[in-house]
Amino acid sequence: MASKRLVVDVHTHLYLPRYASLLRERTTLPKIITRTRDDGRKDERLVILKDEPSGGRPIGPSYVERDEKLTFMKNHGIDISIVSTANPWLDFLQPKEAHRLSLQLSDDLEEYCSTGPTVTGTSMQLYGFGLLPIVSGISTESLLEAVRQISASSHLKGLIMGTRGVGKGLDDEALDPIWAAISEAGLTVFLHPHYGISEESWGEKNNGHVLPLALGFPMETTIATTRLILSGVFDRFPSLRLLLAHSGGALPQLSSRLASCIDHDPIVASRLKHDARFYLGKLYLDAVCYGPEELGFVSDIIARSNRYETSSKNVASGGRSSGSGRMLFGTDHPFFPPLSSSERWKSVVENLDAIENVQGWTEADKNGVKGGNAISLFNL
Ligand code: 5CU
Repeated sequence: MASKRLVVDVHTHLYLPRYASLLRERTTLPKIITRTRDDGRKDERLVILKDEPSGGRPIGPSYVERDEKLTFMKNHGIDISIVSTANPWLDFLQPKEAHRLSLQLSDDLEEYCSTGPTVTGTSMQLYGFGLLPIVSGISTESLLEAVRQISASSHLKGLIMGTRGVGKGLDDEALDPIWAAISEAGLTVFLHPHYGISEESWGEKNNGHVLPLALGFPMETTIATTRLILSGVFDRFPSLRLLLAHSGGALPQLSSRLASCIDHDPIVASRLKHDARFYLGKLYLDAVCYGPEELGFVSDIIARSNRYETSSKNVASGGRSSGSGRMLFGTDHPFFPPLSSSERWKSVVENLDAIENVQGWTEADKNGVKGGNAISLFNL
């Protein structure tokens, strides 16, 4: 694909019909429930988090229907979407069912992406992140089979993963064969939160979902990624490609503090080949943070990792290059819909405007974040 001006959405979710059917059958979280409204009409609600406001989020066709995704893309000038199953993936299933469903859902997703647009007059394209059956008790062979299947699916460019691993988090050595297989296959891991952090932190006031979504989700990503760094995963698998949701949460802001804490801890310090800030430059981050100042800050932090581009720690050298090359536009569709009906979603417009208005970004930087970086990363 020649053009660098294409807009690519790397953070956009769906529930495939097979997955939505499963949620409809369930009586415990996660589930889809049907409510009868006062006027007698039925509406479906998605209940995936504890204490969902209003008993669940309205879940319409935008979560499931491909034409809805394409219409959304058309309304926002998006040329390519790399779609992924939304949380909580297969986390709640037993290993056997998770394994079976992961293979079926990756097949479903390949078909969803490969059967072409049906919105006339457009040339939009769909790619996907497949799913691993990454649940407690699953065998390594089942996980490797899922990686092989994703790798063999021409429209699947990586996989989406939560933070629990096979029960002990992502810094569990049991996952080493999986990181090896993913790296070897050239797939990208899209790391996405679901659990947040302990709800005791949120106090007793009713703040709806604001605290878990605005702070809990990004902190979960921050902690999971930091644990990966501390476990030496990026030293053992230097070609592992990790794309972090929500611009990496608080990790960019905390990276120098992290480096300092490591320096003062001989056990961890001796485990790692590089200063902690080096590893930030190995990451990819979505540009879903809603403000130009935040985007600019994150890209400066990523660019700074160049200074730690040496095997010896504490060496500050090397020039400045733009960290924007590791940032990729996302919408989070179908989450955060406008509160009143509107073709263009405020949440999406804010993220596009943020890219346009980062101080110091060139047109090339902006075009890269809007689409060029994704085209290179995913070889689209
Ligand atoms: O912000 C987000 O990414 C999300 C998500 O993916 N799932 C969800 O339940 N709420 C917000």
